[in-house]
Amino acid sequence: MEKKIAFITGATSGIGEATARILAGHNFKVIICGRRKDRLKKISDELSKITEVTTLSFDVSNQVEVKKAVHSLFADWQKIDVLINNAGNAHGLSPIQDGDTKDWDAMIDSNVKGLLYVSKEIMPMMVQRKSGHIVNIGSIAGKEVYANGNVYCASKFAVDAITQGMRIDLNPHGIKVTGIHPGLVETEFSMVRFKGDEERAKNVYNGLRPLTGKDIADLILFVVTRPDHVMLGDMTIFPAAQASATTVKRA
Ligand code: NDP
Ligand code: 8X3
Repeated sequence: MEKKIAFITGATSGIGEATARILAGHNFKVIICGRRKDRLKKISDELSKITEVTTLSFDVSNQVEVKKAVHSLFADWQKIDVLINNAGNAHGLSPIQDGDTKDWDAMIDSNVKGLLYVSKEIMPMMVQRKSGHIVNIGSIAGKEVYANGNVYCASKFAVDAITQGMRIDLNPHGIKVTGIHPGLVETEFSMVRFKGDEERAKNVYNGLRPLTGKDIADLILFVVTRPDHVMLGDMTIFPAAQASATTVKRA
């Protein structure tokens, strides 16, 4: 069976890296993206032993870089079957009146505009081929607003709305669109949110067993390997100890 091509943003850590690993092991060629070139090289060196790998280093929030990167792909690699829009992060956790506008810009620019910029380059390729699948990584923060989450929540509500809009607009073109909305996943996410404060980052997962990047990657693998006539629309995924954005059973 011919291998499909998956384009994964934010593949240098966490959910994206786990997704690259699992898809590489299940008959996909992978295009792995991120800003950290050293990580891309290390992951590519490993995955090249089991599948074909291409790396692209760019900032999703820089439209010029995004365009250049996507169009640098050889023609064969531009036949992208699956786009996983995963790159993003939270920056800060504070009452909105105390928020840092640089954090707001970073979240809107990467989580919202970045997802749009990457999709803008890849959707026409899918439309032309009348096939493709876009998987957008939202968050429980895009379903429920919690205290101090304000702008991060707004960015993920936007991802949810964009996902629904894509599903409608791409429907005539035979393109599937799925939204996946995780709860607590232990990755580098909290270290980024708390700007390297290890203690604060660790506390987020105190007294519970959080999801791992691999748990989300398993779901992504399931979603992108359904038969042609099946599209999973929208899913939330929690650790067993979590019932909503703020309801978490801790030991
Ligand atoms: P990580 O911090 O481990 O991974 C984030 C990834 O995104 C990295 O590969 C990073 O790569 C990339 N990235 C971030 N900003 C940019 C940018 N401007 N340009 C290019 N790449 C970027 O966190 P997660 O794996 O947890 O996060 C992945 C996604 O999952 C995010 O969208 C996050 O919001 C979402 N999510 C996470 C949850 C969690 O609890 N962890 C729960 C719900 C959703 P690099 O730095 O190399 O560019
Ligand atoms: C990440 C999950 O609950 O920290 O999107 O917002 S949460």
